Amino acid sequence: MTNQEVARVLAEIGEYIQMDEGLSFRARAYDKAAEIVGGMPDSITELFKKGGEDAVIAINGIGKGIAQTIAELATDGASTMHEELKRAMPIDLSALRSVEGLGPQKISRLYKELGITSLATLEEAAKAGRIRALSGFGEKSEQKLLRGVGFLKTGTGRFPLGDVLPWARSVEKALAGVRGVTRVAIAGSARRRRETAGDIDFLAVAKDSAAAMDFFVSMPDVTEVIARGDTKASVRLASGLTADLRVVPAASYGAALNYFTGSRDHNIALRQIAQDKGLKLNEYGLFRGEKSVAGKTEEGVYAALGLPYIEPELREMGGEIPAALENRLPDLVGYGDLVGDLQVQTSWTDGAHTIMEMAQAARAAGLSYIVVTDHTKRLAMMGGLDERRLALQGKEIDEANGSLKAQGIDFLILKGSECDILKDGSLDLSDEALSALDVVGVSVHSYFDLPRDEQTARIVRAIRNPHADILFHPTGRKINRRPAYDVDMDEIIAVAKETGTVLEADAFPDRLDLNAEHIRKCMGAGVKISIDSDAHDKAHFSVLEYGIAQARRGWARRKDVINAWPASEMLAMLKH
Ligand code: DGT
Ligand code: CA
Ligand code: CA
Ligand code: ZN
Repeated sequence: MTNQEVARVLAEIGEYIQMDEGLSFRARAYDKAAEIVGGMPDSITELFKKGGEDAVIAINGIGKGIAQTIAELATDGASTMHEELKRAMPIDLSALRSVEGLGPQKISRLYKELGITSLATLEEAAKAGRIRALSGFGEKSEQKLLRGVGFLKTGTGRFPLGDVLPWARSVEKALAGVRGVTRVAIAGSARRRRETAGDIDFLAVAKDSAAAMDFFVSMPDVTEVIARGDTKASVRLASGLTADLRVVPAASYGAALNYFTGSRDHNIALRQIAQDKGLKLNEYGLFRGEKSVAGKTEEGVYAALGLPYIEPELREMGGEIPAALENRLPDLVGYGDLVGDLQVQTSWTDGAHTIMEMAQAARAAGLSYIVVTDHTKRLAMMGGLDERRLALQGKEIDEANGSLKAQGIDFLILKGSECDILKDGSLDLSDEALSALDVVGVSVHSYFDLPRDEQTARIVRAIRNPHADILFHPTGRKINRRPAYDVDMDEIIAVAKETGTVLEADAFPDRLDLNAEHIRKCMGAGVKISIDSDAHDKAHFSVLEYGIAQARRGWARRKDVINAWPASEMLAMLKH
């Protein structure tokens, strides 16, 4: 089993426990273990096979009971506890969990009191008005559940990039090790780093394509071989994701990579440029008559068409072709360009690790500063900070900085907040508390359903607050889970420009909020962005990559991204 699969089982056990016990210590322990295993670089089942249960217990945050579950998963591929819980409550937990507003305890009550086991039975009960009759639900939440189901049903069947790219990379690596394979690449929308992928496309050059095909169709997670030819195979995985592999000749590699990277419309535009030059472009190469003029490399193809190289993230027909022809493609922010992270949660609220642990993890990820931005008091369930605890946290940050300095470590922890925007657009902390912070992020976590005018006015009021430096996850959407709230982003961007407010591109793969389109609008308006991990765990700094990808898709340059700047410059540009 992969770490992701083990993590999913642990998380589900945690959720079943939550149904009975609420957010008990035991439920939290499973949840936390799932996070830990999901974020581990090495295989947990291998670790168990090599070092036994002791090696698993030795991991910080995993106790004896959970280690036994992991041992069972590693040896049998299933856990008795998990199987028993599923038998006792035969529901489609993962589907119900994905409905906005449904947590384990509500799911448990819906099952026990109304026999709801699936999205279909949930929808039926809501439409029949049976849910509002339960105490604590009411008509409003019934309508909300119905909307949640509706959103999932219209769902695109697309997979968040963060769920599929790590897998694609592991396949890419394994394929590269197959006998006779000389080149491998991920192509398609995943290479363009779209926020979701419909399927994953691999490309390879191989002396012996049969070996590559054999490998591909017999990967462990393949549940169905949809097609298998000499140079093309297509498989379905347990998750429902499909993947294609094409083996091409070395002389065509660049042309094929270009073709299978897409987008389709970008390809069509390139083909037109070729035609205008009396050339022919296809997946085999660029030809004048029968003679190949390019095709071995992508760079060669673009050059032969008289174009500078166009980065995959730009190949969406968003004006990249005219910009390339006129040599005004943006000098995009690079994957190694971030030096800070402006949204980081700690164990002061709902984060898993201490301030110092997060600082060390950020440093290991190549950053030189973070802003600690725990939630504020309105989010009482998460232990949101009030003015008093925020001041205490400030002391801990001072001490942590002192200790880093004493060790000669050049890393800075800044004081911040993810301050809640209240219903009327006022902020959840006093001006005095806010003015003591280095960076104030503000964000919406409630009243997602306000009418457009009201929602827009609320956020405008918040970012007009002279203390508010950054608007975090500005639209509130969660990919495949809930839509953005109804808000006039053009107005928000205009006010951000006027007030010098930064808009965040939250990099967490289920958020990616701002999306690429909004980022592009910010670029057009001259509004700066920050690309933040929204980390709740040491392992989460790796998600910055997804935010950078979206920023590149939104044509952002290094100078547009304030946490690509040294801390002193970043702080100097903020409002206060
Ligand atoms: P997806 O899978 O929906 O996330 O999006 P893509 O872009 O990965 O699309 P996919 O997997 O259907 O095809 C991969 C690439 O192959 C696509 O971006 C462009 C190229 N391609 C596929 N079919 C056609 C076609 O009919 N015409 C052209 N020009 N290109 C195509
Ligand atoms: Ca694809
Ligand atoms: Ca495909
Ligand atoms: Zn938030």
